[in-house]
Amino acid sequence: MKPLSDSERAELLPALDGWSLVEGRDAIRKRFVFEDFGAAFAWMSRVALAAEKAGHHPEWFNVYNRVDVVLSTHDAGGLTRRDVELAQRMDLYASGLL
Ligand code: HBI
Repeated sequence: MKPLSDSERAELLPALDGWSLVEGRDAIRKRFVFEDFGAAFAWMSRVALAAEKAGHHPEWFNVYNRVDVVLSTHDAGGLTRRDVELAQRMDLYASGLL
């Protein structure tokens, strides 16, 4: 699968809520903060099931109610639509809208 084109980046990345580019790597990152560990882990569990179903997995680090996430597509060596889709789903789960 191919990395996002410049026009796709210009269109898709600004539309993501609170995600930013990782320095020195073609990846995006975001810090999620939840009420407590249980809420963070519940969210991680939902994301994990969706990631497994999509065959596309986050790089994440959890401490108590905080989850730091980095998304990139290893097979493509950079950002693809799969990263955008997973980011959008993570945000929907965290917002309670899904
Ligand atoms: N997750 N982020 C990410 N990037 C990948 O390239 C990837 C993945 N999950 C599974 C997966 N690739 C499989 O297709 C194998 O390449 C491991």
